[in-house]
Amino acid sequence: MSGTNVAEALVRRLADHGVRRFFGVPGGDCSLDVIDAAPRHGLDFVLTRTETAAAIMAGVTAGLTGAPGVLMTTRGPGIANAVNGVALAALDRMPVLVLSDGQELSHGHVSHQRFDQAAVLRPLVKAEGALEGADPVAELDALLHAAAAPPAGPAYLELIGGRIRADAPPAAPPPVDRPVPPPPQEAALEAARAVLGVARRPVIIAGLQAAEEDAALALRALAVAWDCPVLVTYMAKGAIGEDDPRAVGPFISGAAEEPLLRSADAVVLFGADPIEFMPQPWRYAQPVVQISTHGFARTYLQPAAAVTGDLAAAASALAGAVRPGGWPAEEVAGFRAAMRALALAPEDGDFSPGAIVAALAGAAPRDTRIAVDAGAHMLPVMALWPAQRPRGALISRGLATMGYALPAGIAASLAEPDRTVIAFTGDGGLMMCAAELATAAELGCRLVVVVLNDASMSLIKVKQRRRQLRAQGMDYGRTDFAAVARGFGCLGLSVRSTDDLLPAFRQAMEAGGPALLDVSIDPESYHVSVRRLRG
Ligand SMILES: Cc1ncc(C[n+]2csc(CCOP(=O)(O)OP(=O)(O)O)c2C)c(N)n1
Repeated sequence: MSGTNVAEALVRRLADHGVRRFFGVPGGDCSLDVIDAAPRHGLDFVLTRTETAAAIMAGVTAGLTGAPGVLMTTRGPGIANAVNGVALAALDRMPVLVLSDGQELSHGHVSHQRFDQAAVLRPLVKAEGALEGADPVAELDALLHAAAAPPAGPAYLELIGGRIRADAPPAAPPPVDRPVPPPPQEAALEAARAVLGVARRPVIIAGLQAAEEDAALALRALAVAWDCPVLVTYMAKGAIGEDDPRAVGPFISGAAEEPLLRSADAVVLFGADPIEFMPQPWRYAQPVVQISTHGFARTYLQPAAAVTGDLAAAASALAGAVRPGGWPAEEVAGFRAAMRALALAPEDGDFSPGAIVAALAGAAPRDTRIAVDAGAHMLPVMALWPAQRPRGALISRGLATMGYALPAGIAASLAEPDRTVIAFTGDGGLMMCAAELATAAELGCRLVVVVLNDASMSLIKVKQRRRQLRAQGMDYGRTDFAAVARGFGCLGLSVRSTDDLLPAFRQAMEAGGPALLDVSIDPESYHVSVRRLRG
């Protein structure tokens, strides 16, 4: 035996895998053993207000640090409350280890807080374990490996007191290999070359896999080699720097990018994942070359050629496949300007959501990272914020859950405390996670929360109107979020006009801790612009 117990050995192994903090809401059982061991191995425990927020923080931490994310919950209500966050890790491709208390083996008589937790999580997790084997640390390694293998996702480890308090057997050294995509097959590359060889005007749509540093570099090189326009999905924002004249704007499965794509003669999906595409069918007839690190469970579209494997290797093998020169620079600049104008909607005045986002983008430091919630506000933010680096804009697109931006912003601030983070959210989304303002205050996060407060679930209202249903049931009372923020220990400022905006933002930037701008906007702000962008 190793002289330490299993809980200690597991925490030490998490540290070996690069984990520096984990998130959750504990119960009185195994969570306490894990929390107790954590500081001895350099791990911080971050106590959140809800389990779903903790899961979001764990997932974002994984994306920003390269180490696995770790969520800790108690049994029963704890794990049940985390389900939306586990679904996020599954659909947004985040390697998150989900730890929860199980029921003691000797507790056959217990019904309290008892249900089949593994069965609840099974549709979402890539692997599960309960430390039944002889080597708990090897079991942890296997779960982390499964979570990280493309496509990344959550893995579930159920902890039982009798098992984690037992003596740990000696552990083998941590595995050094990380799951990596295979090299692309030559036959698939040949098929792609055949399609691209006759293309003069390809458009690249970069997706979430292009947010990896090496893939992003390869994307930039490919865009130069082909001298072609690039659209990015929301999760790939920043994979190509938005100062690059070839970066036209976001791909939103909507009307905004349609003129560009209709004038292309081939479309290359570079690391795009079907979870990023809206439900409506693919609307373009041009041949599609799909380049992805892995295959997908569902076929969203039928590509003319599909290359599976390492994106950087595929990009370099295909760099000479297109003869550049088909896209005059002024034409690409025209598409770029048109998309921006749609999102900015200048006719909506200088206090429209687009104008507010553009003003903040002009005032924020260049390397500011943003986190964005689900809702109508997401469209102008994602179209107008100039992200220069991969993961410069954090957003949930696979699950597209509300209540994401604030916890994501907190995790981003913890990962890089000196970098400015702005969390853009609607009032509905903030309602779902507002208590995490207290978490941000306690942690001293340098985070600015911008609530585009229209007292309404605007995105759903737009859809209601589009279906010619009566606009009803979508409005909230107007909440004073500045007062709410102050109640939680943050700086809270009300913004009611253009004149208030930048002074308040500057005050927020100087606050040294979390600040919230409650920006009151007209509930009708989005109706024209969302329809124009999405169609
Ligand atoms: C947890 C969750 N519940 C419901 C939805 C469906 N939904 C998407 S956007 C939206 C409205 C969001 O309202 P708000 O946060 O106020 O933002 P706005 O649309 O007004 O910008 C809803 C209800 C969702 N995506 N996630």
